[in-house]
Amino acid sequence: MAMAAAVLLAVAAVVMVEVAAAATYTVGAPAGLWDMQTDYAEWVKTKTFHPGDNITFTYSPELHDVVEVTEAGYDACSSANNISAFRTGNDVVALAAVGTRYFLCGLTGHCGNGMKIRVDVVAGGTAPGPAPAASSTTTAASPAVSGFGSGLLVAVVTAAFW
Ligand SMILES: [Cu+2]
Repeated sequence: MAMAAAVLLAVAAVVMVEVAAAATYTVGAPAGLWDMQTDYAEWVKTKTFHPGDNITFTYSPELHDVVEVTEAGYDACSSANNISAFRTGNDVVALAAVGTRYFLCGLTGHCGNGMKIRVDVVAGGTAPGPAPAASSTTTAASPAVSGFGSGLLVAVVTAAFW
């Protein structure tokens, strides 16, 4: 009975760590949002993105949109070969894997006026997922899932020794 309780406590602790490890960042906040005033190169300098984190683009869908592009698309401000597009005005993008992601506003002239952002996702200290190729999608499984699995195994093994 005591062992069962210990396992439950250990599992609860693992879950709390995993939840705390993932962060959601609103692009441009708090000084701005997804707009034509924010300096996104400066904004990303204040953040460190890890697999499992999310970024949210908040804007008026009549004024802007969000297009995920390749590095070449980012450099050229072209969404011709876009990876994905978002236009709800409250778009949550999962940063599932280590790698660099590129986003811009697809409306004419907006990217050229600075409405583009490069997000570097680096391995984290608590939940380092595997680092697949940069061609990750927003639907890829979160590394937090596998992290939880191994954490659970450790918890059970630890409890068995008590
Ligand atoms: Cu725009």
